Amino acid sequence: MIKFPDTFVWGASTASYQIEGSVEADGRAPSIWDTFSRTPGAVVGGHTGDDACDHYRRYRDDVALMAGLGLHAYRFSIAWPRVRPGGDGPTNERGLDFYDRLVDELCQYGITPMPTLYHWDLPQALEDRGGWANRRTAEAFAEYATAVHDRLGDRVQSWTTLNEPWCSAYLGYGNGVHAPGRRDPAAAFAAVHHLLLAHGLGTQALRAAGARSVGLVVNPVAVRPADPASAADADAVRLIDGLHNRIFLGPVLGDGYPADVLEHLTRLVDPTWLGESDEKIIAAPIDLLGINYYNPVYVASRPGAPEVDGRYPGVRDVEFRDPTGPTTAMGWEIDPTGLGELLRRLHRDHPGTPLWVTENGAAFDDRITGDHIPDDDRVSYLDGHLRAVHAALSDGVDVRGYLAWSLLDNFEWAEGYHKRFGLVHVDYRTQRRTLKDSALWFRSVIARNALPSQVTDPPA
Ligand code: IFM
Repeated sequence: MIKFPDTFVWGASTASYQIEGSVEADGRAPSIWDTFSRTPGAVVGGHTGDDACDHYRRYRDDVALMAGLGLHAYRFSIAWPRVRPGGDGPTNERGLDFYDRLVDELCQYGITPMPTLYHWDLPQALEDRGGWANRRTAEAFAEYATAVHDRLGDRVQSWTTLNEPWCSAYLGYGNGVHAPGRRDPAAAFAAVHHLLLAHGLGTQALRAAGARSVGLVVNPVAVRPADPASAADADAVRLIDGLHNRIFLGPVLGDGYPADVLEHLTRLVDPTWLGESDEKIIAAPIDLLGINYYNPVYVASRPGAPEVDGRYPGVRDVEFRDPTGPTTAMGWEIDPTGLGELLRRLHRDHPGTPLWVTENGAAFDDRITGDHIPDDDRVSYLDGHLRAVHAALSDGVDVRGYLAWSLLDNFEWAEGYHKRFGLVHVDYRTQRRTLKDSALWFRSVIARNALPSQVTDPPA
């Protein structure tokens, strides 16, 4: 048996727009994802989050499911457009009522609520005023954070501000595959900064309101050279690592923007958005850093290669290599060593910041056999990554918990409902939930607080 520490926290994650549905209920206003998903061609199959998993109405059953799995914690996100439909301005108490009920339900079962305040559903009203490219959005975020804390702070101890600001900035404003679908390098870098500022201002606001534990969730990627012996590939790694990882980690963890990253971006844009004391605000101390990990990437130097799309604005002469090993249904390479590598690196470079794996999981084309969903591929994915977490723990890395992505199959953004990440299968026609084998396996891991000696061990 591979035992985890007694205090280790087991849980699962979801996000508001991906599961809630009821997009017009109780005064919610449209978010950028409501608008974007209605744009022809933006989302596979023309899917929207209108119904999603109907969690807004079925949350009680879903919390009972979590309790059945033995989850200690549940990470969900709060929909800003439910709470502040105009982005700023008056609070919609009916929107907060939902999260109030959800938190009560979780507490009844002894499940720790771990809300994330922003998981990509920006109120459309704010986007209409420039969205994350506008500094005002960062200030509005802090005001919204205070409003949520005022209502839930008596029961919620652990908060995270943003989920994966890399995706919000670069996919939303750089290459436009996510809402709001803009393709503008200047807006993408402004968005990076304003998201970081929102994190800093939000952290200050939550602390001022009395929050005990505040952190941020990032999606660092393990960037590797196609040829480990090539100096040019090492430079490509440094560039991509800078634009993906260090541009967020540096400012948040007190080291400011890395010089090479600033040099790259000032070649493209004039960072007029960089206010004098911003880096100090962004570096507000945090109590936890959430890591969402799925796959590593391999890059090579290739002179003459065209500009990588707006995911990495201004990057030329660099090629992303196709995975050579097994992949998930997303086409993402399966390699748990990347998770271990990142956990060790963060622990080494930023000692003293407790780490959480706030998302990890895989989409596969699940087969349904009667009432049974034998998703061995997902079990093996989770098992491999948990072994990597355990090995990092054994090396002294301070990892406090593991939250699987995702509790339920859900709206996978630009991929619509085709990609299924859930431990629990959702039949979108009937909204029936069915535990996959991975859920049964995860339940037994939690119950034993240990991994079986072999992946194939049957669930307890
Ligand atoms: O579904 C997303 C989630 O919203 C953020 N992290 C990655 C997941 C899988 O793509």
